[in-house]
Amino acid sequence: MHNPPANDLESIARQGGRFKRMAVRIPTYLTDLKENPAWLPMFLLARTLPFRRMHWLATRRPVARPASGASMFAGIEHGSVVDALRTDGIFSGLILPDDIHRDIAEFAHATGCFGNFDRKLEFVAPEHEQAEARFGRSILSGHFFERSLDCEAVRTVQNDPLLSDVARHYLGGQAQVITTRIWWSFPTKSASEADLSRASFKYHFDLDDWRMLKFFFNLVDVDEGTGPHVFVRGSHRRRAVKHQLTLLVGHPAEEVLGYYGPESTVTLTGKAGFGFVEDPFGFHMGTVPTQKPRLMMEVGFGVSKPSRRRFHGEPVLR
Ligand SMILES: O=C(O)CCC(=O)C(=O)O
Repeated sequence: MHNPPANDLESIARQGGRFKRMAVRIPTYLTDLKENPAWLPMFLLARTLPFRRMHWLATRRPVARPASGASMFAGIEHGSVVDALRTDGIFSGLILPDDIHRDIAEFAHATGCFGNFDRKLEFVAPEHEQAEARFGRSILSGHFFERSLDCEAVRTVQNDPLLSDVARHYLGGQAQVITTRIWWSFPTKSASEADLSRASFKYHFDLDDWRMLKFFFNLVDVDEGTGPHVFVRGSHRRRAVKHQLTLLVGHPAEEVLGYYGPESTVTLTGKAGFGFVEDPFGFHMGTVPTQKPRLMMEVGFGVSKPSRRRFHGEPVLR
């Protein structure tokens, strides 16, 4: 009998892993489809550049009026943010006021979070190590789900007029908030491939809507050992055909960097309060913290009716 060479076996095993990752998502996909049949064309076509362009031309609505009120991001104009987003897919240099990022961090230290997206694994972040021992497993992330919005400072950032102005000028007049979350990423001794992939520690692009925008804020000082976010500049508007004609959104670093070049990556280290906004159709990922936990906030915008399922498993609030 013919024995396949070792590298064939590796590639068969990798394919098996990919199919398994897709298979576990099927029930979620079916729920999305039942709730909103328009999800299916988005899911199949929004990964291809020609269909994305057609959707943009057919659906983009003009911005009726600017968002009202004063922004906490003094001196930042939506025009320069939108220009950078169009060219690079990312703008960095949003700084949260000290009282805001401190209030959120205080909340996140004192409030129970849920490990690895599992509501049965509840603990407070300073007790991460004890929680791993108690639950007998590695805990890579701690999400707050609907509790994020119990924090007034989180709601203040979510409602800042600069965020909606940027989103509407970049995505079109119909842009609206579709997700707001804060979460921890923890250094941990061992983690399964599935846990790493679910926690977004792999280059991927987001496909929850035809067009999206995500604002991220580091809520602790983030250096190379704190698992910084990484974005691939320009990858929101240029895409290998292979990465358009696949159902998978996650791809190996060699493939992604081979196409865009390693010099295209931006690593988002920065002090607590440092923020950036990106087009998440561009390739991006979180990296695994090796030294210190990272606390992060995200406000995401989209252009379609938000699905009842939240994108990180949390229940719907409206
Ligand atoms: O943890 C991170 O920095 C990555 C988050 C991410 O990939 C996402 O929100 O899509």
